[in-house]
Amino acid sequence: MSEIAEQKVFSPPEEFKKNANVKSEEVYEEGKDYIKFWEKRAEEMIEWFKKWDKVLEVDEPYYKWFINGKLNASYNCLDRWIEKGKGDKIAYIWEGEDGEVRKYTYKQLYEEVNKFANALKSMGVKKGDIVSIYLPMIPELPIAMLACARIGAPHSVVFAGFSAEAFRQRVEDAGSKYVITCDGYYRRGKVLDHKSKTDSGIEGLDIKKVIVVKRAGNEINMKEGRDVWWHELMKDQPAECEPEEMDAEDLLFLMYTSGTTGKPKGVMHTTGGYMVGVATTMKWVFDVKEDDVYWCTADIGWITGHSYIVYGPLANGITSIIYEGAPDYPNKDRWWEIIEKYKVTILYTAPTAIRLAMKWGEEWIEKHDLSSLRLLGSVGEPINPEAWLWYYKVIGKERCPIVDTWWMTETGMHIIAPLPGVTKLKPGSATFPFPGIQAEVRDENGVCKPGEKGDLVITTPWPSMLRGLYNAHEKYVEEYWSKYGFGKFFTGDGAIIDEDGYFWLLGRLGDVLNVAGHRLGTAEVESALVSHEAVAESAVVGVPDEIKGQVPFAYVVLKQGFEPSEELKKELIKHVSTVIGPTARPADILFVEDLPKTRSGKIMRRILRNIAEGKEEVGDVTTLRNPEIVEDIKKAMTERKL
Ligand code: 7RM
Repeated sequence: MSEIAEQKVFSPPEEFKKNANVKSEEVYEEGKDYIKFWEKRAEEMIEWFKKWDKVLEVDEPYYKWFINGKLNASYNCLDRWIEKGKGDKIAYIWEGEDGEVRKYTYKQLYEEVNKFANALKSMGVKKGDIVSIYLPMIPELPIAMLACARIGAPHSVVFAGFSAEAFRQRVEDAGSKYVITCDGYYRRGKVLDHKSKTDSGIEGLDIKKVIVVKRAGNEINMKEGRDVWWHELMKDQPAECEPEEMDAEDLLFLMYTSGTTGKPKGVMHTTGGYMVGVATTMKWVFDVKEDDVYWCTADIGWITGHSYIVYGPLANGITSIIYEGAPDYPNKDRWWEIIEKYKVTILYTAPTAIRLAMKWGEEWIEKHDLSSLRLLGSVGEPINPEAWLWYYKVIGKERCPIVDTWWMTETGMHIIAPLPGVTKLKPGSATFPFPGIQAEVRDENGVCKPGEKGDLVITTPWPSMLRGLYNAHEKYVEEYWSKYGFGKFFTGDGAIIDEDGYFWLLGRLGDVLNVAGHRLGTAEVESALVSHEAVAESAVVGVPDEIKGQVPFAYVVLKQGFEPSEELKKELIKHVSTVIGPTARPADILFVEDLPKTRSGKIMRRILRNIAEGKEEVGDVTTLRNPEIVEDIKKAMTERKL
């Protein structure tokens, strides 16, 4: 490793460059006129029923793209490939955890989507109704999403690993009357009962229909008059359903994400701009070609899966893998086995998975022929240079460029990412803003100098940007446009631009954690903790973790009448897992008498973060109302470690 570690810059291999979709830096020049640039992409990448009158309309802080353009996302993902004679090409290869394999050609996927679109209509779903989808990684998930898109019913997919309570919050906020779920699914060989979780999530809500996919065959309850089996509903549906003509600005989906408050925010993405943005970045950043076999290991329940398992790959007519299960089931080489078996050419995964594979050891990788790979991708959190170099060498065999893609739920598509046939890579840097996008690193005093740390701000609108937060206008303004004003999108991430103009992302600045690539608000974990009868108050901070990047660490103040104990600690950890989901489990809890607070009552998390990380210097305590508590907490922390 040493000789490549010393190498600072990695140029695209000649062979790669020669065949790349984008070969020249000129695209950055072209991107400077971003309106023209995106208009060109909209013409190239998407088929419209009717062309737009105007590319961009600004009503700050709201932006509309491709005004009066008409299209349908499912048409762009399916029909157009069939019309071009590609109906027999494989769209998805799905591998179940148990080894079951299902393959869908574009034609077959089209038929399933059309049938399910008709099924939704038969249940009474209309254009504009928001459908909540609570499904694991099974083919019915993209089918349901595309069927919703086909009839103009926005989807709101909730990650299946989320708890009943988290699901309820999201269904309620979206006002969904229709839910799509399943009986159960497999995780490390065990069947998880998903239907009971769904039922308790929607208890008491006004839900008209629940459509249930039979996946695991476990015993479940079907509520008379409300619950319907997917397979029964699909039986007699015609395999043709006219795609709804959608306006470019019609809502395509909601995606709930963590912000600075306990309540998740419904990020809104509309049809035209989103499709243009994801289709373009898919083609340019992943360099996809006709014969590629592409595999993104994310869950479709997150934005990465929406953009780069469903809409991006299908809008490019390529073949993708979907894998249902855990990377270490039945053995720690399951992923490498899948890559060898299907001759995967492009792998898109997260640093947390790379670090885990590093820990498991190279013997699992050496067993397999990974020579089909030609490009590697990374997303979800900063990739540390050691992990980058390991990924480059051990997985990519020094042949494959790595595209480290920085973006977020709100951006819909890659924002800072290399063009693999053009960009010289530096391990650990996501490199440059995508053509047609401008970004800067700044603070209250203005733009930072090279090497100075500041906030990452996006300074031009882009087509797949969020169109607001569902029913939360003020929150939208406050979260993204208040720190630096309209026109300067505040991402919440810290960054540095180096002397050569490379962007180095430093992760979330504030109150949002990133646990194994999953965004989690500290406030969400705190509100879960205080929902337990023993807890008076709590403060949650992120602490570094070798594998997951960050994990929550909780300080808890107990109510009168409750005593700290190992048992209570375990109970509280379990409680968080039940309320939010396993990713939110605190790695540890420290019981304290009080929390350090400012005079206005704000908890000083910076101090708590430093204490949790074991730092001697915890920072300025002079603004605290109760500075004495800091020493007490430090002491409790040291005693705990002994
Ligand atoms: C795509 C996604 C967004 C947050 C974002 C960052 C972090 C994502 C990278 C990254 C450094 C990357 N959406 N993040 N990608 N940090 N380098 N390549 O993850 O909404 O779930 O999370 O993830 O902090 O703000 S997300």
